[in-house]
Amino acid sequence: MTISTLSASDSDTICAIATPPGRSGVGIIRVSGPAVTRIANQLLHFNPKPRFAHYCPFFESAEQILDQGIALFFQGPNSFTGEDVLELQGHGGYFVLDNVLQTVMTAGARLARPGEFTERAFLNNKIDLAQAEAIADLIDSGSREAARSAMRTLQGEFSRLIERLAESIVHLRVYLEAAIDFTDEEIDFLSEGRISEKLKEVINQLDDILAQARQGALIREGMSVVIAGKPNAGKSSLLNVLAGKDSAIVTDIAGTTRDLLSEQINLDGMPVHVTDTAGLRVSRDIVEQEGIRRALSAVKAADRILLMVDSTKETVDQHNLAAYLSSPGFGELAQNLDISRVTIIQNKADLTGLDASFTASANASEPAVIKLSVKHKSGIGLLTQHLKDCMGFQATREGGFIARRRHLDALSKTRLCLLQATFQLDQHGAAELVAEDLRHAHQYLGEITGQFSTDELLGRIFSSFCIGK
Ligand SMILES: Nc1nc2c(ncn2[C@@H]2O[C@H](COP(=O)(O)OP(=O)(O)OP(=O)(O)O)[C@@H](O)[C@H]2O)c(=O)[nH]1
Ligand SMILES: [Mg+2]
Repeated sequence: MTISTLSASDSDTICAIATPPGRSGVGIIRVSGPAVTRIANQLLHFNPKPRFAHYCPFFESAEQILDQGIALFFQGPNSFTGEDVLELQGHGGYFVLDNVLQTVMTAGARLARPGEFTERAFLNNKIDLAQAEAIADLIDSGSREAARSAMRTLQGEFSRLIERLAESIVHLRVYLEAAIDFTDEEIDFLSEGRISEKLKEVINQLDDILAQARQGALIREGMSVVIAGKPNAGKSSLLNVLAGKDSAIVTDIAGTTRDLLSEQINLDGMPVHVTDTAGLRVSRDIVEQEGIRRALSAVKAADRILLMVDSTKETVDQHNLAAYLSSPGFGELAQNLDISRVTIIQNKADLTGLDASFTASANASEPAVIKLSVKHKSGIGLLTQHLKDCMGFQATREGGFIARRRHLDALSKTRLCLLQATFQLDQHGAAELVAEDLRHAHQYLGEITGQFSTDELLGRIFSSFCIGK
């Protein structure tokens, strides 16, 4: 792994409008870098006092005033980026802000890249990488729960857990290195079983973090659900009920839906991306054919497929699902579909006179079956609970934090290294190999907080930020 070569020293001075474009009461321009004091003096005609709110004009030239507002100066390292920072709070109109920005640029600053202020905060050790990501997640959060969890990660809750785990691994490494250095005693040392015991404790500690991080990633990334099935089964009606609005057109004409239609819903804080699709059947209509092709490709990519069946017309359950997937118009589903991702929805229970019910899946090849009536909105709660359950989502426990898929990957890799270390120890008593596995485990953990990171990773993370952050 190449360690990041980015550095915060010898940086340019950067600037950006930090508030969104458009009209607003206040618009903020941020400037950070070594030229800030000079630029401040040029713009304000005096040297601002650190951490003092000056109400003053912003000058373009000796006499020309561009705007009037609050100037805040933060002297590095006591600032967000760790560098000298100037914040100008003026009026939030496009041209007035742009005029001030142009003047700041003429004075020697360049326009910041997306996330460049946060990147500098990271490079100057004001925050770690998980906290930097939490800033973007806080801004982008799609629910109260996501915002609260992002705030906890930003405050360092997630990083503290990772650091504690890293400390445990370092402790173990030190212990082990000592064993290797005193080779005569190595056998006794290892056979005492203390290292093995400690290794188990570390894995337990990691599993606990991994479980919490999974919840955190679900709050951020949620799940994708595709509703598929034959025409007129009630797919669009279900989308509308889940979304709580008349999003899709519903008629009793088979083949009503052609395009994919998606809605974002929120189940106790877990974002769910639900997609309604064209009914699957053999059609000569090229528009409908394209709709069916899109439906089948959406099915492939979904976390969960709700296979919707009109139960007044046919009975589909765990026993005949495989045969049902070979129905005309279902494409290659019978061959390609991972049945463990399918839930059968037997709709229109109001017409069959059966109660809404849920039958859990007995194993991966026997999907869960839900009887419901979209029309009477009965059984919808069974479905939403099922969606949460199959992602392992528990409505936010107090104290949850936000996490990303990247963090889960790093934790899983760390776990593999620890398991490998356990194997080396138990099977071969090979202290050197165990030490090597622990070193790798430590390194993967360091990717989460950015202790070990590549320029490519940093580039990927910060480029997804908004400008001015
Ligand atoms: N009685 C009853 N009718 C329903 C129920 N759900 C949907 N329907 C009716 O079934 C018909 C088809 O519903 P849609 O939601 O358009 O079905 P679809 O699966 O989207 O159909 P396509 O878009 O053609 O593939 C409409 O007349 C709905 O009102 C239900 O639970 N009970
Ligand atoms: Mg439809």
